[in-house]
Amino acid sequence: AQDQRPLVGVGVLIFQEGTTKCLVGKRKGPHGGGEYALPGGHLEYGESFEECAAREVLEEAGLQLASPTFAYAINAVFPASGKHYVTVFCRAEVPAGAQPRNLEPHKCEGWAWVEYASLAHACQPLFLPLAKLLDSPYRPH
Ligand code: 8DG
Ligand code: MG
Ligand code: MG
Repeated sequence: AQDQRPLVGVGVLIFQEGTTKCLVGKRKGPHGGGEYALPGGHLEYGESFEECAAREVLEEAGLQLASPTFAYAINAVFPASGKHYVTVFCRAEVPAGAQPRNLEPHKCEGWAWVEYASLAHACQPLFLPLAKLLDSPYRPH
């Protein structure tokens, strides 16, 4: 139906420079609560993917991204809500010493650095878009 048309979400793979660890947080709230996801949010009117990535990461984790770049895209219908999202994933690196802050504690239990290769085991249950990214052919390294 028309009111079910897809929305665009942007998820951000933030790697600690010189490592293969990325930032993950456990979501709170009705949409994916209790599930592990990358920082991110809705693409706003007129925004580029990279602008959205930088804005959401600053809002949610207080990290400034120098130059996020497009990484991959997936398509997902959430079984619980029936909502259809196209998720655009961007990636960026932050200096090894950069520490995230949990700036939206009502939406996220906290941020942690996790090895990308162990996300599927270490971070269960996964938010559907992240599960799909991990199942995709995309390889960040
Ligand atoms: P916003 O409305 O402030 O922009 O977003 P938010 O408050 O940060 O909400 P969110 O739930 O974190 O993001 C909005 C939607 O974006 C989310 O409900 C589904 C979609 N989304 C994806 N993939 C990803 C992802 O990897 N991470 C996050 N955080 N959201 C994603 O489709
Ligand atoms: Mg968010
Ligand atoms: Mg947000």
